[in-house]
Amino acid sequence: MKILIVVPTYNEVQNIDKILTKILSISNADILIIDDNSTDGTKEKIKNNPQFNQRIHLIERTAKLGLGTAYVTGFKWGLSRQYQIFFEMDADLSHDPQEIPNFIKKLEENRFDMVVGSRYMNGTISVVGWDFRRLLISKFGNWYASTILNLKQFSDLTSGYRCYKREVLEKINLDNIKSNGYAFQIEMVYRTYKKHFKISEIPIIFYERESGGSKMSGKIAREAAVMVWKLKFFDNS
Ligand SMILES: Nc1nc2c(ncn2[C@@H]2O[C@H](COP(=O)(O)OP(=O)(O)OP(=O)(O)O)[C@@H](O)[C@H]2O)c(=O)[nH]1
Ligand SMILES: [Mg+2]
Repeated sequence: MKILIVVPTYNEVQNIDKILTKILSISNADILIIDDNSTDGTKEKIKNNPQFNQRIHLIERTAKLGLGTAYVTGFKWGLSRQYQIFFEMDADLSHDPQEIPNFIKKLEENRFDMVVGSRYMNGTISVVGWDFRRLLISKFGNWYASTILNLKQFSDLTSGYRCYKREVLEKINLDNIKSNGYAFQIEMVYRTYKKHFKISEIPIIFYERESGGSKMSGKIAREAAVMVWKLKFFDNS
């Protein structure tokens, strides 16, 4: 069974070697990095990895075009090859590659089609390194989106650590994805659910990045706030 881990990068030179080494050692998955013209040497590190063009692949885009289009580009690349399972993972070590086998177990055990790594399962908060403000924004975002879209059964719609079976990405019209920042994560759960696929969550611990800068912005949060209404009222796909 071929697994593809899609990792978007924008200036992650301090993290990229570590995350690649961890993924390669814990699983037999291939890795596809979508780099948006990092200027800090991220691309060079990737190309210097002994597994470059073996288990590690790289798509270089010419500018910072956003997370959503990065993942769509990555998914299409994998769909045109024989991959069966697709992961989303951040490059900043917030998502522990050790969890990869747990996602796959969950997919296979109960024939789920999508598994989301949740920081908030059963009323708990499994986040290391956030201040109260950051936590509030995330919790509020989840409450807001799950209320408007009627997805209350899920505890973490914005988590970026998740996996899909190939069939999900084949069925969703990837060219119709509207959002680019955090909203992308919400939109993907919503579309998967709308297509009647089975979605489950597993608990993960989220570790705030120790190196490099955050790309989170007010613009991305505002996009998400508007996007959920667009999905609710204007989405017929
Ligand atoms: N290719 C690409 N990657 C991006 C873009 N924006 C963010 N990323 C990557 O997406 C992942 C998540 O971005 P982060 O900046 O960590 O966002 P975040 O996790 O919400 O914010 P922090 O909590 O501060 O880490 C990281 O691997 C980034 O390098 C983008 O526009 N293009
Ligand atoms: Mg991060």
